[in-house]
Amino acid sequence: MKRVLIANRGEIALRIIRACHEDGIEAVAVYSTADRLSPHVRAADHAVNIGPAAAAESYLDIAKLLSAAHRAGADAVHPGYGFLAERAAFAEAVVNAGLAWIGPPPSAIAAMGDKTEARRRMRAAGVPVVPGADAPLTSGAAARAAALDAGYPVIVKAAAGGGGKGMRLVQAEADLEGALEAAASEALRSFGDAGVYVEKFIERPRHVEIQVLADATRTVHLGERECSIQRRHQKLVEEAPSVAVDSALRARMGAAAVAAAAAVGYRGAGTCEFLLTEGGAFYFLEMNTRIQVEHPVTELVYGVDLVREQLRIARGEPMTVLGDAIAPTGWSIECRITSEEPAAGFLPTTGTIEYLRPPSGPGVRWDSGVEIGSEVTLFYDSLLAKLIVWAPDRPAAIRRMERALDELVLVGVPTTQGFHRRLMADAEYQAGAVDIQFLDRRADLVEGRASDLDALVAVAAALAEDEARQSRRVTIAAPGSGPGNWARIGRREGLR
Ligand code: MV4
Repeated sequence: MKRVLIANRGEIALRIIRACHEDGIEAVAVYSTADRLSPHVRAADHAVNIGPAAAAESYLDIAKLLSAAHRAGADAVHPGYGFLAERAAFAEAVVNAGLAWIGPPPSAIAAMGDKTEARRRMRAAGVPVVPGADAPLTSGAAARAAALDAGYPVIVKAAAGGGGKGMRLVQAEADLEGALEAAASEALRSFGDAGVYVEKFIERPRHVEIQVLADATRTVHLGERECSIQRRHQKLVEEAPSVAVDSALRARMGAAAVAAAAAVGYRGAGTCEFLLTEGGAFYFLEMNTRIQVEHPVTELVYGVDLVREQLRIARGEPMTVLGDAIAPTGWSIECRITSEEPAAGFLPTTGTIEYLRPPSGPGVRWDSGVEIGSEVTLFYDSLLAKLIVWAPDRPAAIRRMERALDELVLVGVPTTQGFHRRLMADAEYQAGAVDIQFLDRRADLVEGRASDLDALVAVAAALAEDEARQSRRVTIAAPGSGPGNWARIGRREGLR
């Protein structure tokens, strides 16, 4: 493997280019016309224009990517995440073109992409799945029987789905038929497959996922990531480890994830998603057959480089990870800095990045795809950068994230920075009391409006200040304490 084409853009393209360079491999970037000035294009050793801004005509065009690989003399392809990463047909086309595919076998992608097939295979492998149907429903009577068997409330899901599209919650049998029809028509529209099935609805679970890594002879797990802080299936914050997982549960969930991967002949890096209940029961949901956005938190607590392991495994070399035997060290948190307005339901925002000062210092990692001058458009997803911290324990990691968020200056496009600051300062978050519905209950955090308690504190502070004034307390600062004129002027200059 001498030259890897990266079929992606943004921060993950840069992440993969860095891994290639550390491995002594050349990187080939591809770019749409909209991305011609992007950092990933300059960081690569070669770059190929693959078409206009619209992803369907560039990053999603298999023929253009293969022709770019051929023209640039690449001998391998890394898909990153999103775009074509989980299309078995792309993996197959890469292999058929005589190139190394830096990902799992196409058969493993296909098996996990069909959700009812995945459920059947997982059950056979002894992996706990949510009670429910193991095949697409073919009649109303079959659906009623399956729902009754699982127990209401149930959730109707698309067989070809994933990521939450085509799901319907059903509280009682009277609503089942309508939900089946709605889910089937949404599934047909979204996936070209109307197949749906039912599962028991798990109330208020956490979303905990297990990282797996498999080479030709071994399949190991690298512990869990807590991903419950999400809005409409978009993760906002991830952590490793999870406050809800002790070493005994980690061993059981890890063994289930390893069995899941082994059951489909998995190779490379992958992730098994689980729902974890308050009571400690866990159920396999689906497997993501790619490197994930949030992989850095695992890297920081396990001391591994997952992308370099992917490269090794694709070359047929053994992974360097001991796995299973290692325990996580310390705590890592990732905040996704996206071009979205939390107060407007996380509506994507656009603009030019006028100024950017990334955070740095001890325990801080900034994985970004943008720089000063970058244009943020609506053509691609809204992830600008990932701010990741490591510290010896969770309270220290939260404090470090707060410090790093204070350092971050990003001017020109509204982002989720303020939301993350509110979250890190929140008592419930600090207590680790989160589940997948956490943000649905916390409009105050999402929208940044003051809670009743904040309002009370503001009134108390005003009254206290008034009291202090009446006492004619001298408020001139001691020499060298408060911000003097130089500091004030400096700050104002910095904001120009
Ligand atoms: C569920 C569930 C509750 N019970 N299945 C959402 C996306 C897809 N990966 C599966 N999802 C869910 N499946 C049962 N039986 C709740 C969700 C769910 C969810 C899961 C993980 C992370 C965020 C979520 C947000 C809403 C619903």
